[in-house]
Amino acid sequence: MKKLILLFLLLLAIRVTAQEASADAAYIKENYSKYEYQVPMRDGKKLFTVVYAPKDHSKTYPVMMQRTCYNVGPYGPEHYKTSLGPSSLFLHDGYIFVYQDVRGRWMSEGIFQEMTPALEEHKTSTDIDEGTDTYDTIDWLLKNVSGNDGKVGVWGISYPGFYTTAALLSRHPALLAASPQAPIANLYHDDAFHNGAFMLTANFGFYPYFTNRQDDKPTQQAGKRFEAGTNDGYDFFLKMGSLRNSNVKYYQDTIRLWNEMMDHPNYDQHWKDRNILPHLHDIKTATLVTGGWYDAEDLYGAIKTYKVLKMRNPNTPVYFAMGPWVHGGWARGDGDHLGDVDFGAATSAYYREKIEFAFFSHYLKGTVLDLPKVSVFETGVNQWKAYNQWPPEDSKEQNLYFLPNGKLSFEAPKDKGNAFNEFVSDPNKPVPFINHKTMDMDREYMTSDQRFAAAMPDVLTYQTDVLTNDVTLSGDIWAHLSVSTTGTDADWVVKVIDVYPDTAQNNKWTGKEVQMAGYQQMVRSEAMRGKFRHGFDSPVAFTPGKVSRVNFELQDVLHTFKTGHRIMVQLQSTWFPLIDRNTQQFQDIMKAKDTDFKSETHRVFTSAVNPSFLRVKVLQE
Ligand code: PG9
Repeated sequence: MKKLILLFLLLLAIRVTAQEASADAAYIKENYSKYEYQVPMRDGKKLFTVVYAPKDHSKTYPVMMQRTCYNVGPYGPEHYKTSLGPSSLFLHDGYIFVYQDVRGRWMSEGIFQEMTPALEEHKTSTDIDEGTDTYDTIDWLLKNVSGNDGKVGVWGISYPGFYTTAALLSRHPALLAASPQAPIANLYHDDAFHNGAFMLTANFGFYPYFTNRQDDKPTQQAGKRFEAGTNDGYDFFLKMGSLRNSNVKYYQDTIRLWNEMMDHPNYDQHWKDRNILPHLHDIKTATLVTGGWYDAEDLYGAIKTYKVLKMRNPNTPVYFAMGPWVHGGWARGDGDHLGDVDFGAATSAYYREKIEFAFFSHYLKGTVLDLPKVSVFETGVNQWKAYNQWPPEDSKEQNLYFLPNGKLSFEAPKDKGNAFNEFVSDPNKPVPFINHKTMDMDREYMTSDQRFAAAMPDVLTYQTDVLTNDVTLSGDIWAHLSVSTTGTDADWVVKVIDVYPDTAQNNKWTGKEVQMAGYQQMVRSEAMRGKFRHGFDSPVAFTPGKVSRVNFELQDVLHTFKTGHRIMVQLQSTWFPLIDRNTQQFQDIMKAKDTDFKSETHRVFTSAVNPSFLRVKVLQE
């Protein structure tokens, strides 16, 4: 019976959403006029720009703009978008909505570059970047689009989030409000690699579809999706073998952007040019940075963009909103769960109205704003928290130590010997990143049950005793490992897990085969390619058998491990096919032969002399 009710509610929700969407589509047709322009940039290239302006000419309106590499269609003056703006709240409140194909994409002229490198100086008309393209666009719009009130807002998610951050670099005086959401900040650390490990399944299928054009000729022709012919990514990528086979077997060196990943495994100038963070200075535009704690793509970008903007522009209003969302989860649906995990409220709807809409209405229309600088959702206890800064000032740094008997403790190890745990890491039998078949980077991996991995011989598990009080981690987490390997390179994957008590009850989202009793919910996870332990631009081999320190950052959290729960850490050296396999030999893995992938024995030390621990920030409220 319960299933029937759930199915009915689900269908009702889908129907309501579909109804809202078709109501918005009708409202747009009735109340907005569409115009298409080729806007000239200072170097002469023209960018395809679509304007939806209210038909009511009795007043003027601010501009809300999105610049995107994902097309501004449907193209043609008679074909209208079915939604406008960050949410339908904007649609009904009245704005001039502008969408632009960025340089080199779809119907705009020019040659596309990934994350166009920002220039610090623009001496000639050919010194262009996304900041100058935004400046030229805003200038043109205010002069040529009637009914605007001279105020401009920009927003975008993911790549459009990057273009929003880049819009800040225009430093155009009319740009009064911007919201970079899950913005790519540094492509190497966001979507391409995680601490040097290549994000295989996320990127392999993305680039063929993304590459609908590699020249200066505008087109409306979409790219082709890669057809793997299976939903079993683990098997598909294992059979593909070395990453060099991606071209040998499938792409034949036809995809420039894919090859830029293959040709630049280290953090070299190619990637340093695609890091916008050093340019975020002298920003005057009020900014709302938004991200999701469970964003598998640009969690790094959201957190770092906020921290750098705040630090380098102390007199500029910079707001931060982080919820229990996947990539872009705040822009759609209710945000009330992820996989089996229940968040207890419609967090996305709350964000869209009370945070995002309130922010832009204030800065573009002068409405009252009662918004804390930091609005973050505390997972584990499912409550919104407001702070003046992030991380909260009353967070205290503490170490969570891996101890010899599989314990995890805030107490330092007393062992004076050379205690360690060891496991055989075989890249030809890698640990799966998720417990079902998929060809994608299934987004629920970031909160999924890790009991399947705990049972594996090549996964080390450390956990606290049952907690007798709540423990809230608030801020970044750093892994400090003392390790050795019989090889000359190794990946180290650390997963921070909330272990539910055996009394935990199922919730309405719990999967049919799942018991929440004893659930091992992933809270935060990250990989580190060990050869980059001295710097991502300077790989260094391990000396077989020698103890080395490997320290790396896991992105921020705000999570409470409740009384009766345990804190668990799992450690492994493969995480497939989320990240590519390490041959465990010091070499350019992108060019490895299939026979280079060798089984090696790794050790994680847990003694006073060679401790391994997580440096965490514990909230002291
Ligand atoms: N984060 C996505 C992406 C960016 C760049 C490369 C690959 C993926 C995106 O949604 O834009």
